[in-house]
Amino acid sequence: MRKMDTTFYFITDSTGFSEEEFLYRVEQACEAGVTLLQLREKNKSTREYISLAEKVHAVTKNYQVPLILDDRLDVALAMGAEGVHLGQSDMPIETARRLAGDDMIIGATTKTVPQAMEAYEQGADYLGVGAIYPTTTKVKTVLTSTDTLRDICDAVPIPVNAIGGLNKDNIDILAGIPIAGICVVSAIMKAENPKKAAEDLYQRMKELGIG
Ligand code: TZP
Ligand code: MG
Repeated sequence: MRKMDTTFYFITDSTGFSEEEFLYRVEQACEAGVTLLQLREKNKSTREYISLAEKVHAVTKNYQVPLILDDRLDVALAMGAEGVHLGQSDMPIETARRLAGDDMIIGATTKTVPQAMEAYEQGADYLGVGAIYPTTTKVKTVLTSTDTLRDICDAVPIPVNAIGGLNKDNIDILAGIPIAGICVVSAIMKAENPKKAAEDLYQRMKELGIG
C-alpha cells in the first residue's frame, strides 16, 4: 500500500527564486510540517527538472515528506520520487499506473464527478479539485464550486484535496466538506516568512477541522 498523508500539501513554484532561496523555502515548509510536497516546474528541460528534483528530494527525505513530481512520470521514475501528479491532458492514469507499478503515488487533477470516478477507477491514489478561488499561480484552470467539491468527495473513496487561491483567511469556506486536505502554492511560496505562513495556515486548518 502506498503511504501518504495529503492533509497539508505544498506545491512549489520556483519562478523568481534563486535555487538556494527556493531550496530554503522547501526546507522551511518541511520544518512547518507539510505532509506532502509537489515539485511543479513548467519551463525546465528534462535534465534541469531531474537535477532540481534530486536536490528537492535530498531535503524532503530528511523530513519523511513524500515528493510528488508534476506532469512527468519519466522524471519521477528517473530520480526516484515517491509519486507523480497528472492532469487531464497528461499521461492517462491507467497508463501511468501500468508503468509506475503499485508502489508509486499517483495523483490526478479532476474538476467533475465523472473525471473523479474515472481517475479513481484507473488507479489514482488521491485527487486535487479546484480552483476553489481565483489563483495568481500560473495555471490553466476554471473555478470549481464547493458543491462539486463535496459531490466528488462523496463519489470516490480516495483522499480529495481542495486547491486554488487558498490561504488562512479564506479556507473557512471548506469547513464541513469531507476533504482530506488542501493544496497550496503561493500561500507558502510567496510568503515573506514561509515557515510561519505554513504554520499559521496549518493551525487554521486544525481550528476548522479541515483534513
Ligand atoms: N491547479 C488548480 S489551481 C492551482 C493549480 C495547480 C494553483 C494553486 O496555486 P495557489 O497559489 O495556491 O492559488
Ligand atoms: Mg499537469
